Amino acid sequence: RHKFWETQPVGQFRDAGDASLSDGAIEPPTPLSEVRADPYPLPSAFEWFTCDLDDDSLLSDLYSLLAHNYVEDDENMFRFNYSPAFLRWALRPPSFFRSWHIGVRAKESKKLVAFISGVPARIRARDAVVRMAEINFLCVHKKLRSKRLAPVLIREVTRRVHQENIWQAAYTAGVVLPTPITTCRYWHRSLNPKKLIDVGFSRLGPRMTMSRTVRLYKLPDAPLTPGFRQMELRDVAAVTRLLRAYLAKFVVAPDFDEMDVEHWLLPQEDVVESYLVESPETHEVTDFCSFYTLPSSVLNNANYATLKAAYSYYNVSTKTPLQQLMNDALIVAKQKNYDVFNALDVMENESLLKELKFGPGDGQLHYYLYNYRIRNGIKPSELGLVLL
Ligand code: MYA
Ligand code: JJ1
Repeated sequence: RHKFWETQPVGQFRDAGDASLSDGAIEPPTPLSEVRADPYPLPSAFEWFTCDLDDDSLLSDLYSLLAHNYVEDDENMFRFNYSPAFLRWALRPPSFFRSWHIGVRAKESKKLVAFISGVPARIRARDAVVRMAEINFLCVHKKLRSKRLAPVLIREVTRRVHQENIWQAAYTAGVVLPTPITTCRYWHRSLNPKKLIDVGFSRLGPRMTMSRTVRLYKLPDAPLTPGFRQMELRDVAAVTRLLRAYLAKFVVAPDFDEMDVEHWLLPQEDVVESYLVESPETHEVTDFCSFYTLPSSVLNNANYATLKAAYSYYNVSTKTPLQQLMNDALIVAKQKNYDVFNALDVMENESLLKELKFGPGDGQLHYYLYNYRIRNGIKPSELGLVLL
């Protein structure tokens, strides 16, 4: 059934329920001297090409490949449109490896036709903090699909990860592969319902008019929580403390240090937004919320070319109720002209989605670990990891 995935150290469907298997690495590391030294062969018209994302023109080539060939919804109405600034942020965290930004180009035209990437991360699974690669942006040009290029890309990124003495990975996909650790649902909160209906992202509910719908999703003009403000560089230590304490509650979660928090959570216009609550009395930072910006191209619509979407990222509540915090995030997203606010049912999100007028989407997101078994998997609410 899965000619490629059956050969890989991942949970196999046939192992489900086998009580003799324990949590942890599926296969042991091999000595670095035994890691294959040269790249896997490609069809002769193509060559490997490491993308230097400092180079604006290479970044722009990657942007275009993804903008035209990356993930679409099941009815091909929308396609993710990651911005160049976002890609640079996503692919260059602390201690990133240039060699994990892997392109395939046509030898003759030098056109970029496929890509896969990894970035290093420390991810905790139960009690163990494991060095992993987060694999993302796997993409094969539409004209080269179904030629078994994806397994070559995956083997090549695996080889380059192994060369750094890293033996595990985390990744998400919209498709079912052997074997998800958990399956999450996307939820959507309309901010600009008229546009969402016009582009076919959502529909007018039964017995609803446009003006009732607009009223239903109306939000206040400014955040309601006293002391709610944007995160700044001086907040990194406090946010790291909050986040580490919170993420400790989940079965699988990143192990963030201050450098990670500075990279992943310090606001960057149109890339990532973070807010916190600083107590007006004690000046203590008590709560935190964040979202990232990922527009989608609207395919085949005469009036609109893009949807501006915010995706819920990491949130921590110790004093302000999580629901109130997320409501303030919706308010600032609306003020910044986002059309929709998306969230997965991870962490404690499920409890507030309905109250805040999110509705379930038609998309799912499956989470996977490579060469790491978590017996019986986990629930979305036990997952503390959000990948971009
Ligand atoms: S998920 C986003 C993936 N990208 C897209 O969906 C963009 C649009 N689609 C495409 O560009 C192509 O359809 C892709 C497949 C490139 C997805 N993850 O070449 P093929 C398996 C893993 O003939 P194509 C993301 O970026 C498929 O089951 N495997 O197919 C995370 C089959 O294998 P098998 C996938 O359609 C990526 C084989 O590929 C995926 O031309 C994590 C067919 O190959 C998928 N999303 O190209 C990658 N889709 O026969 C794994 C299909 O066995 C990382 N396939 O069923 C693993 C960890 C590596 C590091 C380890 C370090 C230690
Ligand atoms: O965005 C998604 N679905 C939308 C649009 C559906 C268009 C027709 N297929 C959706 N809209 C309904 C919103 C409505 C608002 C009011 C309240 C009720 C709900 O459901 C979906 C997610 O739901 N997105 C996708 O399908 C994109 C792909 C998702 C898989 C991602 C793979 C990630 C790659 C890994 O890095």
